[in-house]
Amino acid sequence: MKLKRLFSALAAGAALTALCATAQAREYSVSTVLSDAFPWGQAAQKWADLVNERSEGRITLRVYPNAQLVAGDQTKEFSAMRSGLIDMAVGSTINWSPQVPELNLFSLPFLMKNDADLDAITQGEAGKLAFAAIEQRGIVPLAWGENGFRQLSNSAKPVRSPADMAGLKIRVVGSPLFQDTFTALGANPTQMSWADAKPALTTGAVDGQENPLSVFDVARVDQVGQKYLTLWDYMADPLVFAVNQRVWKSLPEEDRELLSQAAIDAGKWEIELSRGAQAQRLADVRERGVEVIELTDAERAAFVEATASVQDKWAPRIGDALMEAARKAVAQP
Ligand code: X2X
Repeated sequence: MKLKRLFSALAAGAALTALCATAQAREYSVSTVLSDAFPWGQAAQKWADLVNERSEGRITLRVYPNAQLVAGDQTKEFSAMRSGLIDMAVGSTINWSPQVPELNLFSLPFLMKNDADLDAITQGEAGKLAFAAIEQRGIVPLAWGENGFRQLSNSAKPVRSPADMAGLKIRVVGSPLFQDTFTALGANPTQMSWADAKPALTTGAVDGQENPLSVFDVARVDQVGQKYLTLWDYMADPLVFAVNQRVWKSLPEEDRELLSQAAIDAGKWEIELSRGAQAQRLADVRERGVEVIELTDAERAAFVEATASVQDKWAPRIGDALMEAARKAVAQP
């Protein structure tokens, strides 16, 4: 009898402990398009690890890769986060640009030449304006990460000029600006999600695609017949660490600070990691038999000229203040 009472007291105690633990511990979903095989997924996982460590297990961020929380449709990620279906995300400016038109800034062909230009934008006035635009749409942006400068691959031939692109079917992301860029270049762009891209490359439904070197390398895009890779650095998509506004408002100030600082640290860590791996990736890709095409200044200039109309068309949708801040940033010596 005595023993039975002891047992039920213990059971009640255990239940109480569990209840306290659940009342305190919180878990949030974090959406990404790419898994932790890629720098992008590693950025999100780093954020989760730092938050877990610094909150001593009180806050768990669970990363859901492959845009699985939006059934693979990466262009719905921002809306899903805004509606609360997703708590947080580490997302590409490309995928969020249908809802935040200002983010098309980063997709403007040949606006940024290199990492220094990209950093001058994200770390300066333009970056602040881009974050303000995200905030206006009901999402709290915390930090920048990086998918990277995007390069062009195809299965047909070395591409060195817009003329080489005539008629090539190129898979592009589901953002209308890309349709304009690749049409201006004389190619035949086809919008589809990343989930559909590899099958389309495999069957030859499309001839080419564009993605950062890290994605080309990790996803082994060369193994689906993409033999030619043109390094043209035509645009870069930064990643944004962000939180649904209601979730943000529900957090005590110290947890907001913790989440925000962890995102900043994870972003910096990932940008360094990603840039630091570029040279080795390029060597690996060449080793696997990919023909890498590097452009002369004159060759690059021909692409810039062919796509100038895209900047003219999209600048008004991006907005004068942001365009001006970005142009100033890239004009710095
Ligand atoms: O779909 C793509 O090309 C990817 C993975 O780079 C993005 O999500 C923007």
